[in-house]
Amino acid sequence: MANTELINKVYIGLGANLQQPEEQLHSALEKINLSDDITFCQCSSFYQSAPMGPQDQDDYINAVALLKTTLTPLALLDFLQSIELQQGRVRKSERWGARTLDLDILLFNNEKIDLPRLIIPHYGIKQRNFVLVPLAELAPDLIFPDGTPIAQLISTISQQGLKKL
Ligand code: A4P
Ligand code: MG
Repeated sequence: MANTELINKVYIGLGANLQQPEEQLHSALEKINLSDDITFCQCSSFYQSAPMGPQDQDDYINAVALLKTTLTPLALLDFLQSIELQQGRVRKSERWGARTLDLDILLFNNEKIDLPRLIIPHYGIKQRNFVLVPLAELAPDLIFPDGTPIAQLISTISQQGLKKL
């Protein structure tokens, strides 16, 4: 029988604004679902969101998914980055520029992780409506590792530029 203590509960953020973004998200979720090490549990609605950062780029499609995995945080990051690369992600020096697919690990259990390659909770999680709103759809009662309830953030964040599809 599987040792349930080894199963980690993870929320990931998905974002894309190039080359049929909705298809990019569907395709990434399919690849995740095929992994033997990950159980896909749930995905939020897809949201269209105005770009954060340079404004001369298309709107994004964003969503949040809940996964269960036996992978360590770094092994999960490797796997998600391999999906980004398979789907044509080119890392450019411009910050917050357009991309075919961005997969961020938002939360890993209730852990705080601070490694050169991986910071969890993801640094933008509390400020970005395109992360908070889909996350709250899946987990309205969530409490962040620092004790902040998501409901408190949702009650004050602007939902300007965000449209549920
Ligand atoms: N990294 C550290 N912590 C994490 C984590 N929790 N999850 C490291 C994933 N990666 C993490 O990421 C750079 C490095 O961050 C990785 O190599 C990993 O080791 P990246 O994906 O190559 O770079 P990036 O995504 O361009 O940089 P950054 O600053 O993370 O960008 P963001 O914050 O992801 O923002 N507007 C809308 N509306 N919707 C969006 O989704 N996304 C961005 C990108 C800009 N504007 C957007 C959106
Ligand atoms: Mg990223």
